[in-house]
Amino acid sequence: MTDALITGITGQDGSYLAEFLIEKGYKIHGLVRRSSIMSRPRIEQLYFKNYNVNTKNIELHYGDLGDSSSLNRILKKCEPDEIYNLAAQSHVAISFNTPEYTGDVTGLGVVRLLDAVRDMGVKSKFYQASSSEMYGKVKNSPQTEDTPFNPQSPYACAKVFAYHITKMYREAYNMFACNGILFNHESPRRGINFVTRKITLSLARIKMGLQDKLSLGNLDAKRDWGYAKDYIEAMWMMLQHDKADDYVIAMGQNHSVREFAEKAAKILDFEIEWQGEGVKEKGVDSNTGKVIIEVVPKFYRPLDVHDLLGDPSKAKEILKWSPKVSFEELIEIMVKADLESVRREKDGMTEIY
Ligand code: NAP
Ligand code: F7E
Repeated sequence: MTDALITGITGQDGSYLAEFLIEKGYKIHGLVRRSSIMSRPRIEQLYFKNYNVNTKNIELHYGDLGDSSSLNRILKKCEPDEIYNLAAQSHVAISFNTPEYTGDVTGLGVVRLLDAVRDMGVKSKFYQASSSEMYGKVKNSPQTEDTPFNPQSPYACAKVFAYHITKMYREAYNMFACNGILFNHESPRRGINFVTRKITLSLARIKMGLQDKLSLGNLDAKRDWGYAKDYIEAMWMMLQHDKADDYVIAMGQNHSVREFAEKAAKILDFEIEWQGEGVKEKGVDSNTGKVIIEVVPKFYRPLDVHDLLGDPSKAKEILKWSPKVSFEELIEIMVKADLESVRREKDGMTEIY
């Protein structure tokens, strides 16, 4: 049986990856951190379905990327064949409020883990969750594995450090360590303060009469958005290849926040008509004349990344990876899931992911 350690198992990607690997017959070790609320909604169903005191094909271990001793102890106990390092303070806007913490967890946390692997002499394959945010103010477009990084946030700076230290450990210590440079990927499990999920959940709530307006920041930012389930498969493919390398994972097309909001609204029978400019811009539902989208300056960032577009040719050619879900299908999946969860909320039922 192959043992895999997933840091960030309670997050969007970690929960999908754990499901995917269990289906493949892996034993899963998840690193979790202590919280005052014992709630892990994204993995609860998977955990209770698979946890068994005898087989233990899923086990959770308390630890933290800020705590080397916990990482050493977990590695010693699990001796994983594969490590997927998905844990991070992953919110770009919040990284401006917590730059030092973000640097510590998202950046230094990676070297803590890599060094623990080296010290233990464990022959684990290592996946690092690198990010398209590293390209920042882009030097050329579309972005490939050779495009220079130009980070624009504490989060992106931390990820650039993590990228380089992963590559350096590969070259210096002959470790099987890969960087997946993933462009934005979303799902019904996306955190509700990332723009796509904020849009789909808020519009579903407006539709059901539970919310008045959706407040957004930069409507013109463009992202290359794909479906999280397609992207976690690429992580696994990287570790199955005979050579460790770095790969861009993207759809190869980008869209603005404005376009995402328009398409999500249409699925709910809203027709958005934009009026005004800048902070005065509003999205009016032309069927009712009601303002349902407003621009609120507090959602602007001190620096934003305006235009990301990935070129996944290398992953397609070498790993034979390709995405299955289109941009339009992704929006539909997210809107429908949120409409369902809002209906449950209205009926007084607890939301289940
Ligand atoms: P996410 O939903 O925010 O999940 C982050 C995970 O990291 C959670 O499980 C969180 O645990 C855990 N974590 C945070 N701080 C930690 C710490 N100090 N020690 C241990 N665990 C900690 O992120 P995601 O969207 O799944 O993304 C997964 C990874 O890919 C992240 O590294 C992210 O930066 C990167 N990435 C994401 C995208 C994207 O579009 N989603 C694109 C490129 C790269 P709690 O549940 O306890 O908070
Ligand atoms: O913002 C704009 C915002 O927070 C996308 C993380 O997973 O992907 C994610 O980072 C764009 C930005 O994602 C709001 O200014 C407008 O231009 O959904 P987001 P992100 O910053 O691209 C990368 C690849 C990662 O690695 C990260 O971990 O949308 N935007 N209005 C808004 N964004 C948010 N959050 N909220 C708004 O109200």
